[in-house]
This record gives sequence, structure tokens and C-alpha cells, in this order.
Amino acid sequence: MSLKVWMNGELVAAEEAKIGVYDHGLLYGDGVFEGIRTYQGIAFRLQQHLERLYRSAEAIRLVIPYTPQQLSGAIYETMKANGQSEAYIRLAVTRGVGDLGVDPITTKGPTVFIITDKMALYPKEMYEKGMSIITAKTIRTPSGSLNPKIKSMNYLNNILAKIEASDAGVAEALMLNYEGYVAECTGDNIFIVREGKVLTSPVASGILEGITRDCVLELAGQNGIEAKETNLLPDDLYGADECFLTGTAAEIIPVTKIDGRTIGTGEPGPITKLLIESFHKYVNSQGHSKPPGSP
Ligand code: PXG
Repeated sequence: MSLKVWMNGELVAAEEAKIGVYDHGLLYGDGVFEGIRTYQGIAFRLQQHLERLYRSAEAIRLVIPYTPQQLSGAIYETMKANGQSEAYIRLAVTRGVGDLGVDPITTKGPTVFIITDKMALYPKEMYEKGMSIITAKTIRTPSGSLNPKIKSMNYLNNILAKIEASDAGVAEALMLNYEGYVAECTGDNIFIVREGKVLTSPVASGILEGITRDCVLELAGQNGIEAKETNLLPDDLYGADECFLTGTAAEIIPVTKIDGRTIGTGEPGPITKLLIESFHKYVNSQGHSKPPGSP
């Protein structure tokens, strides 16, 4: 049985779920999306994902023709139709079909679709031994060009850096901003541990405000670990005691090598391990859809 995809209010077979070649999402990458996952059948921090989706849409002046409640209902309806209890959810809103030409004024209304599928995770070994990453030559798009806070369908900036990672034989690439500060990886946020403190690049450095990143900042606080957003340079990373990445698919993954340099002892560090454990406990508890500690 093929998977069902929710498309503009209807459940259709995956092979019938098609986007027209005149859709500006395809022609120009004109659209926004979210990547969400479930734990125990419940979408992780769905409200935050939906808020980010609507913020992204507003930033590109795209009006989503559904309420957050409708989209939330549609997600669970799609999972149910597919007989899934756990899923990776891709929720996307494109500008829709229009004439050739970048002007969205010719489009006739957004295309909204929801895919619920399996999660693609990093190999287990990387979580145990840590991963190697490189710094990409490709600079993260400056906020004044296309703010990385907007989770748009324009991912070529990240894709070019990901190709650099593949060329170097590693799974992820770190991207710097145009000022030379650490921004983020192609699909993950980056953290370091220095003298017992957890540090990560501020949103103002031009990054996606990751939902896993927010969760890790909260969990650090709950565990009595000082966590701070601060500009970081590549040298801060090379000299860090520990390093890890966060993202919906990756959760928290230790980084033990950057540009061939060993980070800390070369093994996942104690604070990284503590945060991983704390994260697992949190997502396996009831109420992970809400921030930790909230009623
Ligand atoms: N930075 C970028 C550029 C991302 O795309 C993150 C950081 C982490 O954010 P979250 O909210 O997930 O903690 C992302 C998220 C995929 C996929 O299919 C990509 C992401 C998330 C889920 C799936 O490539 N990127």
C-alpha cells in the first residue's frame, strides 16, 4: 500500500501527489516548510514548528490558507491514514501555480502538502564515536539577502556546503557568516562546551532558530549548566573541550573532529553525553510537545 500525502485538504496516494511545473515553489524555490518528528506518536514541539512556519510565511508575504489547528489536525489525519505511530513530517507551503516570471502576483494560491514518512538519521556509530565535519567555503546567506531565520525552500546555499562535506568524505559542513563568525551547519545548529559552559551562535549571526537548539538551551539550564549565545570563531571551535550539533533528525550528535583537528579528547565529552541523556529522557516523557518545566 502506498503512502498517502495530504495535499490542499485531501489525502491522495503518494504517486498522485504532484506539483505542477508552473508552481513557483519548483520554479523559484518560492515557499516555506517545516521538518517535524514524533516521539511516542506525538509531534515534537508542534506549536513551535507551526509558529516558525507562519513566521517564515509572513516574512516572504505568503498567506497560508489554513489555520495552525487545521494543519495540526491534517498532520495527525495523514499519520492515521498511513497507519503510522512514529513519523517524520514534512509540511510545506509553496507559492502555488502562476505564470513564468518571479512575480508572485500571478500565482493563484498556495499549494500545501504534508508528507509523513520515515526518519533519516545519522548512523549509530557517529553518536557513539562522534562525527567529523569540515568548514565549508560557501558562506551562509547574509540576513539582508535572505534571512536564514526563514525556513524557505531555497536551500541551495546549504546544498552547496553539503556537497563540500561529501567531497571531503564527512557528513556535515559548518558554515560561517560573511563576517567570519560561526553560523550553523547545513541542517543542524552547532554548540561548543568551554570550561563547563555551553556556547552557541546567536540568532543574529544568521542562522535558523532551531527548535532542538532551543530545547537544548533549556535542558542545559535545567541541569545547572550555564548556556550562552555568543559569537564564535573557527578557532573557538578548534580549541573547544566539546562540540555537538542539534537538529530535528540529528537530535544531539557529538562532533569530535573539525577540519581534521581533534576536538577535546577526540571522544564525545561528558556535558554532551549528559545533554543527550537529558534530551532522551525529555522526549520519552509525557508533555515533550511543550517546553520542559511548563505545566
Ligand atoms: N539549521 C538549518 C539550516 C536547518 O535546516 C536546523 C538548523 C535545525 O533546526 P531544528 O528546528 O530541526 O532543530 C535545520 C533543520 C531534512 C531536515 O529533511 C532538515 C532539518 C530538520 C529536519 C529534516 O533535511 N533541518
